Amino acid sequence: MALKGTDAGQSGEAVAVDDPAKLRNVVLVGPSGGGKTTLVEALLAATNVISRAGSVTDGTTVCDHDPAAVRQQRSVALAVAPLLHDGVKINLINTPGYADFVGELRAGLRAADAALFVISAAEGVDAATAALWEECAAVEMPRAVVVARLDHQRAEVEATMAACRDAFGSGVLPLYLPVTDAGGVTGLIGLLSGRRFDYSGGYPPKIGDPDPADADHIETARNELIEGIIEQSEDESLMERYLGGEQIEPETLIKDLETAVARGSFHPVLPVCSATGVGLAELLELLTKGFPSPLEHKAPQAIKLGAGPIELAVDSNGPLAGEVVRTTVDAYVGRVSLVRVFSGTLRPDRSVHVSGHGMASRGHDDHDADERVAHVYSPLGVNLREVPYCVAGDICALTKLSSAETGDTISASDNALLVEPWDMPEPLLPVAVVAKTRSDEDALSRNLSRLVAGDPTLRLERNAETKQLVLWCMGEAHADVVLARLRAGGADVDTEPVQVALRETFASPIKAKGRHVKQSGGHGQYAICDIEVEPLPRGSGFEFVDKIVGGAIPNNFIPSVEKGVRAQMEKGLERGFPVVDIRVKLIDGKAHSVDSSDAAFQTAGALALREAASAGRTSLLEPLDEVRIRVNDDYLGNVLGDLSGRRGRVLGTEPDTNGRTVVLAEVPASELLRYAVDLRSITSGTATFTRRFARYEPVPEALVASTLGGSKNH
Ligand SMILES: Nc1nc2c(ncn2[C@@H]2O[C@H](COP(=O)(O)OP(=O)(O)OP(=O)(O)O)[C@@H](O)[C@H]2O)c(=O)[nH]1
Ligand SMILES: [Mg+2]
Repeated sequence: MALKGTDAGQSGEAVAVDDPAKLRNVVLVGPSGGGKTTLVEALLAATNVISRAGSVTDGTTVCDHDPAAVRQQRSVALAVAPLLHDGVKINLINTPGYADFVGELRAGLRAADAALFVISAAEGVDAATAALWEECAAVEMPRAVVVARLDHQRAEVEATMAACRDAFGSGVLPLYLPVTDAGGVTGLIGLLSGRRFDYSGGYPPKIGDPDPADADHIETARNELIEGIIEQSEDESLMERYLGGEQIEPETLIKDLETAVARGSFHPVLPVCSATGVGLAELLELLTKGFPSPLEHKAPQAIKLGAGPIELAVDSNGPLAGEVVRTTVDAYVGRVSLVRVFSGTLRPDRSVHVSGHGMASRGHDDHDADERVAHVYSPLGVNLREVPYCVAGDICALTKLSSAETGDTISASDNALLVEPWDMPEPLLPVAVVAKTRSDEDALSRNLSRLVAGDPTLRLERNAETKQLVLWCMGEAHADVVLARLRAGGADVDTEPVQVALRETFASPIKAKGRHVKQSGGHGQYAICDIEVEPLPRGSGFEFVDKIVGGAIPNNFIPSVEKGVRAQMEKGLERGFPVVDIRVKLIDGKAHSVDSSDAAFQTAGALALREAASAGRTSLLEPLDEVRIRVNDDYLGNVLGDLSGRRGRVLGTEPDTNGRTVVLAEVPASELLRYAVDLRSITSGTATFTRRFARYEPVPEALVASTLGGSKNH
């Protein structure tokens, strides 16, 4: 293997690897506050990428460099930090644990070949992390578990290791046991090697023999581990040998363990403490020896543009195919695209094809462009270090690709490919924003497209009816990041209450007259029409019926009346909401041989509708959404109770896999404005939902006043 070092820059040396077998892409996942960002720091410091570990509290870590991350004291975005250990380049992909940033987690999973679940020894596993585990299991993603924050005063290391087994299920077994003395966890005992790794003097550990007093405890855990490995082994004769009382040599077990980890069927648990260094050496060893290289990971589906599906192979000489997993805009460098290369090699001074398809529903139009890659960089958090190339399986950063958005494919200009974008979560929390001044408005429109290009979990809606600019976000913390980025881009914005687009209809039939007569002086205007307005079923829209007999209104002016009625329906009545679901019958009228005109009859038609509204009864309509909620059975009662408080109507429930239920309900849209936040809090983050517009329904009389209170049109 050749490791080509280049400009070391401030932070460690950047390396370009030419053999995919010498790469590991590991995504760190788990509950917020579990210790992922801090663990990345500790690993970078242990391998001398950085001279000392930064801290999340001080905002000095490699991964949490965004000002919003420092303010929120948690990661808000995916970050990549590579290190070298034992001749292997490990790309650590840090993700935020907080639910709002699940889009970053999805991108991280796409960029990685294996996942490291980081669980705090003081907090344990939450339901969202257990669900993520299941999801990784479904695609056989190799996984291991780190029990972190061992020095926490409430840390319960062995209990948390056991809790991980309970939560994650079979194949999850400790590989190391903690050694505890009065001062806390000072080292580990390797169950396979039988050695003790003593960290009382810090990292790296001193290796010795375990305390004989621990022998029984170690023996029990070791037997359990060996049985676990043998169960997962491809070599079936091992089980017979083991049951026959034979001692299986550690080398065989380690080899089998590595295969089982890489296959995604065995999941080692190990305690690691970023603060004291305990376990760092063992974790590095697991990442290099136990975790799979990109060669063992199936590349995503791809097509050759204009042709058909192609199989991507992890081959640095194959056709170039990479995917943008994150996009940022740096004040100095401009657009930065983080790219996971699946096939081929990215080199500087080449033209590449950038294509983005399949995201049109989110406001990302399909696009294709040839652009030039000037330099290829290895990212270390926000730092970019130039490298001569980036081979299949590796991750790099490219700058100034002006059309590249997150999810886009980078391929060769003469061989344009498209890698199917991964599943991206739907943002469900609407936030309405207004620019403070005219110049903020300009900055806002400049910034929005940039922001949306980088963040597939942000959706932009310019609502034609409410005239609001709505940013659909994943939650409040995400909205905070989005607003901060807008403000950093020079657009000072305020938020305002989100309005739902109301409509109006007639509650009962009513007759009315529209009289537009002006005959004093000059050219007169004369148009009279009698109409009858009737309510129609929801969703019918508008019907116009001509019932004129005997030419009371000349034929050529009948469409004028209809036009006038339609215009008034669009404009709305007194409350200003569009009118829908009515039939208007034109039953009589009068015309004048000189003074009648198209314009006069339009005015009379509009007037007739207004008259009908003031003489009759109208009702306010609100949008009703069909909502599909997937929830853990433990929280089903909470969800149903909450829905009734939102005027929701449950249409049905059906059992889903793994102790979950799907609830189908209809809920007024005005009651769903904060549902993304509320559902999370009443279900401890275990539920997900989707919504789609179903139809309009009358607002209950008792609620008309409060509904109108929140509406600007009134
Ligand atoms: N004493 C001690 N504190 C730790 C350790 N690991 C993490 N912390 C602290 O725990 C808090 C959360 O740690 P983070 O590394 O930010 O956790 P995270 O998993 O990255 O959290 P998210 O980014 O929100 O997903 C921070 O204040 C850390 O300083 C540890 O090993 N020892
Ligand atoms: Mg973090």
